[in-house]
Amino acid sequence: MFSLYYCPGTCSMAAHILLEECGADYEPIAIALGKGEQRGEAYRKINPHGKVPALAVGDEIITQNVAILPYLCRAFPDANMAPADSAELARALEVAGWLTSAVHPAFSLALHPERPGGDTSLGDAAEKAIEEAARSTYWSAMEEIDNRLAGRQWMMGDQYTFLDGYTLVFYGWGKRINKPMEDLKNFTAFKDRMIERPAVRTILERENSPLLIAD
Ligand SMILES: N[C@@H](CCC(=O)N[C@@H](CS)C(=O)NCC(=O)O)C(=O)O
Repeated sequence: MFSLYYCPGTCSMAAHILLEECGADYEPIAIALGKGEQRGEAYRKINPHGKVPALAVGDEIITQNVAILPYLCRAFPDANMAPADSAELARALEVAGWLTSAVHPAFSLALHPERPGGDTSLGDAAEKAIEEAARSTYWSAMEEIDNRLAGRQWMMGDQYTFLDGYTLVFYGWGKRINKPMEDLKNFTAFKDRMIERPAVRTILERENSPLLIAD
């Protein structure tokens, strides 16, 4: 039995989707990021970094998508959610690492350009420049994903993997910052294929995802 600490619409959706795809027995526990629950004493005991996702496995807590996703793939080998070939697995992790270390921070800055200043205001001009740079970086990443998906069903080709649920998060975030995601034909077709998967739909419904609302 697992427990997943998650917040709808955030990057925890990747682990949420994968648990469902694997047929895992798990309890989803929603953390209200908007109300600051992640900074409260109770959640800090779960994840001192105050972030979702966090996966409880008995007494162990695993955080970070790049740790949780491969962990679940190994815990449920029959679900076939990771490439069997070592080089292909490395390629999938390479993309996951890029999403987590470059694309996610770009989204965060586009949404919150004031955050690098902490308690000190950077001023409107600096924040505007940060926002524009982050939005541009984010869009370039969306185009890169769109190019990768040309002629491919899934991010790793014919095999559906843990990377697909993670990639879907970024489609939703593109829409959230009002990027014209529909212009990215391959990425949009991928999003539509994802929505057809029963496990993905279950999670999108549970998370009340805007991805389920027709454009
Ligand atoms: N690299 C981490 C990022 C985790 C992360 O930043 N989660 C966000 C939601 S997408 C969060 O919990 N934010 C709460 C906060 O910063 O207060 C991962 O992929 O697991």
